[in-house]
Amino acid sequence: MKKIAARDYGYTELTTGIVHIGLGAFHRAHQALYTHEAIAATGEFHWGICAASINSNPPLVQELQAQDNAYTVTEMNPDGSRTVKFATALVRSLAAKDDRRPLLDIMSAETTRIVSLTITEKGYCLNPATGELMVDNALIAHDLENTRNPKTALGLIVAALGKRKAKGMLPFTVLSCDNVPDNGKRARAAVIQMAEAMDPELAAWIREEVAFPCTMVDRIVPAMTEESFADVQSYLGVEDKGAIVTEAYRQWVIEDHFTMGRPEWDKVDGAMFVSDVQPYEEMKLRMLNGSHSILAYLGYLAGYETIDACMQDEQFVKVTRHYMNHEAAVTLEMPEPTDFASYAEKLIERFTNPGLKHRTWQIAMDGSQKVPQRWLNAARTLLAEEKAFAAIALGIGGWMHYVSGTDEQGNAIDVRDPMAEQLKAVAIEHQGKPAQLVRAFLALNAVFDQSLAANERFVEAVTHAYNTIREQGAKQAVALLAET
Ligand code: CS2
Repeated sequence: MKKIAARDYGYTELTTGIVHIGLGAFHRAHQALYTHEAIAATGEFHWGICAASINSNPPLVQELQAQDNAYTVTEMNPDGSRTVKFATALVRSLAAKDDRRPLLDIMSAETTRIVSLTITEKGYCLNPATGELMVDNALIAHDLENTRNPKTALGLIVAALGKRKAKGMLPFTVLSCDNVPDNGKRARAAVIQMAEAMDPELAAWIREEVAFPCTMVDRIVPAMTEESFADVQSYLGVEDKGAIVTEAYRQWVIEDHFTMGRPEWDKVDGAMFVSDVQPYEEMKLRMLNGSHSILAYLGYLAGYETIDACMQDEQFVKVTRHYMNHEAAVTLEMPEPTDFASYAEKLIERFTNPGLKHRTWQIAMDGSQKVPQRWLNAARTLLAEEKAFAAIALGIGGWMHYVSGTDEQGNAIDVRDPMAEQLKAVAIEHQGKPAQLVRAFLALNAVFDQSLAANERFVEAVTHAYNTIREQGAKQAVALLAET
């Protein structure tokens, strides 16, 4: 079968201006496609991307290399039609798990102006509740000892910036594209804390000279499956090992603060530069991701494999809509009048897209890192204003059942979470004693802060939700909430 290749439709003059860490599906469907389209619109061929995997050496890297790093993005439109795009902004892909030198070299090159990141919530190695660098994390401890051969993205950035400073070069901009609030500020805090532990002078230089713009990223990009690859191949007529299937919708809000320039991403639909990203980020995290997590835990426990399957259940739709309008939107402060109800309806439409097959299990991953930013800030506001937060409580109750590791049929759940073992241990220790179990989960400071754990209204609501799921099952618990 014919392979896809960049030379068929690519840019031969493209050079690397961006080094990206985290060569996942999201990057390829979002930033790399935006960059491809911005280059097409402007002819600025110096914004090609070198993208690296640092935690594993996935076969994907070799597969992409074999097709000149070009790949297709299929956008599933709400009307069931699809649009296929070729993305050729990747100049190079690197499997850097075992050998970081080529990656460090390119990060330190004069031509590199931006280092961007999709390393997920846990990649920042910050305590989710306090925001402090987790110095006892094994990878961080390794990097503090091995400053020239770091394993984490943070260590790599500090090492590359150190080289640039030593050579009198300008620092690149660090552009976080992760779905965390204040992602630029978090990246900055993590990098500076790391640098401080290694070289305080370098830390001071980073504080003064390096830009860490915040961004809000949005696009639903389900992990590819054998089925989706086969599907793509059937309509492309060629094999594409780097293929992505995503929704048509996308948004990217970027704080316009770059030390060495940036592509004109705003020439492309859905991207804009602003001076303050925070309100957009909060809106997206609480409305979209907050709903996603409720659907992921309750949906998984109710036996729904995908988000669109959850949306076939009217009660799930009602609870999602209720959550968005009454527990998320009411806690948001936007710089301009915002029609939250339309945003919520648009999200329901996006979740319902039958072409996406976004697995509840995929979204349920890493809950200990996601729960604080998706639900708990809103819960704090609602508690302070003495408003109800039954959907958030149900989400938390669902999460507690999920991470306990057994589904409603008694089957084991494959819980993926950096705290998985600790969470399971809590569940085992308090098995059969729901009130104690809920308190023990709430005592996990890395997820829930002291003030929430000590708030009796909060504890009571979560315990009630946990018990309802325990006694009636997740599907019924959702139906009961939908009725109120
Ligand atoms: C999802 C997100 O997996 C998850 O946690 O909630 O990846 C979500 O699809 C994106 O943030 C949408 O922009």
